[in-house]
Amino acid sequence: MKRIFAMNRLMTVFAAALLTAVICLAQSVPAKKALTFQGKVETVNEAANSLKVNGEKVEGWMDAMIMDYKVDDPAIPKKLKAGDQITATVYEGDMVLHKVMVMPKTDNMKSKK
Ligand SMILES: [Cu+2]
Repeated sequence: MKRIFAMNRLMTVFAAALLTAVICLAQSVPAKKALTFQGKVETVNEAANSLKVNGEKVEGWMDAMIMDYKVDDPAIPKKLKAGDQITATVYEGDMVLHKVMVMPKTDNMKSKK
């Protein structure tokens, strides 16, 4: 009888340890690597909260191509228009554009002088 009680106790301790290990593992998953995306806005789709962007290659994320990307913030598409040069933060395994920023237009007149 005493032995069965000890076994139950051991199982409880084991289960608690396992649960703790699972929780620790879940928390120690490293944060996805942040990458910088750059491209030119082709079209803005406010309803879909997405942008069609002619993007430069981002190593380990996406080749240079024109494609639609969702934006993390619905306020962003309203601020953008075709032709805007943007940079955004992107994460491995996630096609959403984060922290989208419009790059200042390069002054062609000035650079020609
Ligand atoms: Cu693509």
